[in-house]
Amino acid sequence: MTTRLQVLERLAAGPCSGQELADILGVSRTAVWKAIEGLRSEGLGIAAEPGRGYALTDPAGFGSATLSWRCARTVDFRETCASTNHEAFQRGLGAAPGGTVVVADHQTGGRGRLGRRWESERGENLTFSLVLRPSLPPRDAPLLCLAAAVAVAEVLDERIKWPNDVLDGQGRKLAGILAEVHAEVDRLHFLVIGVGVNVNQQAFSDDLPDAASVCWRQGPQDRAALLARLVETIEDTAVLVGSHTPQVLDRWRARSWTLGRRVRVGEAGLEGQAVDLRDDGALLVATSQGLHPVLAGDVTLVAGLPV
Ligand code: BT5
Repeated sequence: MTTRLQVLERLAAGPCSGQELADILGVSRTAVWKAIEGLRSEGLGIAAEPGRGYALTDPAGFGSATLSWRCARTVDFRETCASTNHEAFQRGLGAAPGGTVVVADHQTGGRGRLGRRWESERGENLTFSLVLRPSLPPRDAPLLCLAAAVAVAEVLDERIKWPNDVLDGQGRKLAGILAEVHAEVDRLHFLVIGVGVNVNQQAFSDDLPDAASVCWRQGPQDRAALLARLVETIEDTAVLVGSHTPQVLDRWRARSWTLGRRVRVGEAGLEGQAVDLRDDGALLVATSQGLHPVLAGDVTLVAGLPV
């Protein structure tokens, strides 16, 4: 654990003098001072009060110590990287344990599905990836993606467009999820769940007319606190897949924006009414020819037709 994180954990419990911190942590006063400056550079408010020592006055920072403290684990924080999914995948290949989290304050090559891009303004949003190592067969991977969407939608108190976009009440996209797997035919080695959430970004470019931010409805957010809730809820929901899959599907249905609507799905342009989720997470679309399970593809609302 870094000195910065140790100092933060101690200050979170109450004010402490520089000398006390140095004694408790077994480091020099200079090391304590450097840690305090480092914490301030993450945006944390730390006052130096005569007689009381250092006191945490504002916990809303964003950096490696802040995120590790909030998420109760060592978070791999990058000011800038190409894609947290790429970094987390590399960490997974390098045997990083399940629960490993990579967070970027800015991505230069944020990825969406099917080679699309994820755009996110520096310092305003959440772009992170979580490594999961469930003991499940690869066929359950889509259910893990649905579980992640359930978690994100519940934390944000919003809706899910199949399979895993999170939308606001007006159907605008607040968050996207990109899950990538490393597997053998019969065994998942690990899965990377990449999540991009528009948190405090005020406006979007003309290329993204259907984007929305959490802050528009819920006001400015403490990104580190939100990250901690998201990571915890994704893990708690993903662990239900397998033994309690029906529970995850019911929670997905309860948050669904898609079910009951007239939709067009996938490149084949299948059109019909989205009626339910199948046990494996496929979207069931009713057409005049019957029920069609859809396992992959994008869903668009068919405009002008009644749902
Ligand atoms: C997704 O793809 O929605 C998955 C996005 C996952 C991003 C995270 S960020 C952390 C991790 N590291 C990565 O490199 N990726 C993951 P898809 O369903 O294909 O949607 C992509 C489309 O959403 C784009 O083609 C745009 O139209 C739109 N889009 C891009 N950025 C957006 C944003 N900030 N808000 C809303 N829509 C956006």
